[in-house]
Amino acid sequence: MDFAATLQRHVAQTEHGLDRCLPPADARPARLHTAMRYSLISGGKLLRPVLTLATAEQLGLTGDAAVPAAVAIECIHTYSLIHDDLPCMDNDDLRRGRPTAHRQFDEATALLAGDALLTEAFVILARHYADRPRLAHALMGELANAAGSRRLIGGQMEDLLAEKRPDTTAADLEFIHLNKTAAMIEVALVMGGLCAEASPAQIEILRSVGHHLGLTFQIIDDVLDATADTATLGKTAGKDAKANKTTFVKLHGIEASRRIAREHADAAQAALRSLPGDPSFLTALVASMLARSR
Ligand code: GRG
Repeated sequence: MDFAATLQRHVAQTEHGLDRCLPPADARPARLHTAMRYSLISGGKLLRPVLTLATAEQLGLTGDAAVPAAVAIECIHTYSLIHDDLPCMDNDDLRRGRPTAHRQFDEATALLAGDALLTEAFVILARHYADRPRLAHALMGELANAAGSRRLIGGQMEDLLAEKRPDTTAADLEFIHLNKTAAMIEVALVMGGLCAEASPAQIEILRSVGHHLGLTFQIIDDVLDATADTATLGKTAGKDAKANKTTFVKLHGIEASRRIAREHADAAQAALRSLPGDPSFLTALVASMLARSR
């Protein structure tokens, strides 16, 4: 398996899908559709769609049947970043190495572009899986649940509340990460599995991969915030320490955080190896999450 070539193939398939599934920039109102595309097609790592496509492939799916599911996940992820960057939340100027949506356009346009990407995700699923209603139903249910008030939005709410409290515990932090970060990673794997007609037992294994990979990803995110610079990250570095935020690094230090991330990565890889198919791409992707620099 050539890791770089396989990654590039999944990225290219996603980029093509994003362009094909989204309304054109000049659809009325052009300002809104331009803003949606500005944030969505903007040099993100495309981790979640790549996870969907690679999971479907490991489980035997060939062709591009999982691409709309992968695109829908990236729409929701991007909406969450646009809203997270708004002045009422993280108030950030830089995202993916470019001005955030509200800096490039204005606050109202950014808010609406986020709303529209969230909604569009479900339009894409309804349209592209219309001939497989059971699959469409399962995909929509999983995505809505992962993006909803008990998971992504709930995690974000607790994160905002935690910023105002000095006594955030390790258990609080785990709740935040499992929902704000791991939920979307988990659903990316699960939706790939659903597209490939995985069994219920295999879907549960994919959830466990998402749990461990989500924590790996977030712990490394905390380490990078503490150790990398803004130019490398493409977003503002050092924000956690400046805000005196409770993070893995604050609770455990950098070395122990890296060790905990490695343990979660090992668990994710073991779960991937217990699934049918060739796990070499996904296990290498997990390893690259540990070594990532942005
Ligand atoms: C506004 C509902 C709502 C949720 C916001 C995404 C998010 C929740 C907050 C962003 C802040 C943050 C550090 C989240 C956890 C890690 C994360 C999701 C990082 C961004 O994902 P990457 O690194 O970004 O995959 P790219 O740009 O590569 O897609």
